[in-house]
Amino acid sequence: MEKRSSNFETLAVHAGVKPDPSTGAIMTPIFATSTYVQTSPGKHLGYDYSRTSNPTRKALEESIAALEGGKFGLALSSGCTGVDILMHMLEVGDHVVSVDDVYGGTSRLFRTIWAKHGVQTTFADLTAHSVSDFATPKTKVIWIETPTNPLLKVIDIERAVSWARKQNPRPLVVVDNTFASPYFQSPLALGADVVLHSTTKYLNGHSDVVGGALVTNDEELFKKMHHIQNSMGGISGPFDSWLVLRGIKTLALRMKRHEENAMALAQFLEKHPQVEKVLYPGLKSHPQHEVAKKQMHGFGGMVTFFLKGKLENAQRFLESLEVFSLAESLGGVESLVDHPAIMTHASIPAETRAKLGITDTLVRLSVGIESLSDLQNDLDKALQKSK
Ligand code: P1T
Repeated sequence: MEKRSSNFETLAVHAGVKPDPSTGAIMTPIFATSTYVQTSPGKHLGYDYSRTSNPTRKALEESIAALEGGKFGLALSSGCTGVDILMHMLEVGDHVVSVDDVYGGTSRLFRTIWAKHGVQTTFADLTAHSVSDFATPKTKVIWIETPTNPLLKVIDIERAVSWARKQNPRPLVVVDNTFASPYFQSPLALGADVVLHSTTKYLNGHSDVVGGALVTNDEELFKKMHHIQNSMGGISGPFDSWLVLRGIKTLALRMKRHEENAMALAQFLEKHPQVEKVLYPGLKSHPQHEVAKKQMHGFGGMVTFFLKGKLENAQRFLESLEVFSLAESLGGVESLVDHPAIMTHASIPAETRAKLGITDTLVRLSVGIESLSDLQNDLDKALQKSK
C-alpha cells in the first residue's frame, strides 16, 4: 500500500496556523471583515478586499494545500463551486471525459449547465476502459472521482495521468478526493494536476459547514483558478473557513476511526443474509481492491451495499435505523445513511442511473466514529425489519 507521509498528523494540526502577531492568540482569529484600510492608494498589508483574500481563509488554504502535498490552495463556498471554477477554464467546443459514477451534483453541472455553454462531457467507466477510448482532440479535462460516489469504484489515477502526459495539448487530470480525504489518498503525488474537495465532508468533519477547496502545484493554473474565483465570488467565508481549519486538526484521528468502523461493518454486511452485495474498496471482493491497495493509504469510511428485495425493503430498512441518520452528505463524525436513487443522485436521469447500477435497493453508508457495536446492532435490527 502507498505509504502516507509520516508528518501528516503534524501538518493537520499546524499547517497554515501561526500565532496571531498582534495578540499571540494561538488559534487563527475569525477575520470578519470585508475590507482593509490602506495608508495610501494601493498601499496595504497584503489584503485589500475579502473576495480576493482573507487571512482566515488563507490559513485554511495553506492547511489544505499542505495536506495534499500541494503549493497552492483555494477555499471555496462549496465543492460544486470547485467543479464550476474548473469548468470556467474551458472554452466553447472543449470536451471533458468524466468517470461515469460521479456525485449527482457534479453530473448535473456537466449535463445541465456546461453542456448548454458548449462544453460536452462524455461519462465513461474508467475502471473498464482507458481514457483514450473516449477522448477527442478537444478533450481538455479528465475528471476522476475516486472512490466514486456512490458505487465506490476505484479509478487508477496514474494510468490516466500517463495517458494525459502523452497528449498534445495535454488535458488536465482533475481528481475529486472528497471520499478518500488527503489522509487516504494523495492524487498530486500520483501526477494529478488539481485536487478538488467538498470540505463539507471529511475535512470539516462535523456536518456544520458547506465548503470546497482546490489544490495544485502549478502556479499558472492556480492563478487562473484564483482569477475565476475572484471574478465570480464563490469564496469560503471567515467563519466557515475557521470551522474547517478547526475540523482539520483531528482529521487523522477521525479518518482512522472511520476506516476501522467501515471495514468492520463492510465485513459484517458481506455475511448478512439480508444483503445482496457489499461494495467497499477494502474488501477482497471489491473489483478494484488491488488498485485501491496500490494508490490509497487506506480504504476510507464509505460503504455501499445492495439489500435483498425491492424498494419497499430498502424503505423499511432506512425507516428502522436509529443510530444512523437518514440524510444526504457524508464525512461527519455521526453515521449517515443515504438512498442515492431518491436522494443524492436523483438529478441523474433514471435511465442513466439504471445503467450505472444505482438501483432502488442501493444504500450508501457514511460510517461515523461512534461505538462499532451500536452501529452494527443498528444495521442488524433494521435489516431484520427490512424483510
Ligand atoms: O455539496 P458540495 O460541498 O457542493 O460538494 C459537492 C460534492 C463534490 N464531490 C463529491 C464527491 C461529493 O460527494 C459532493 C457532495 N456530495 C453530497 C452532498 C452527497 O451526499 O453525496
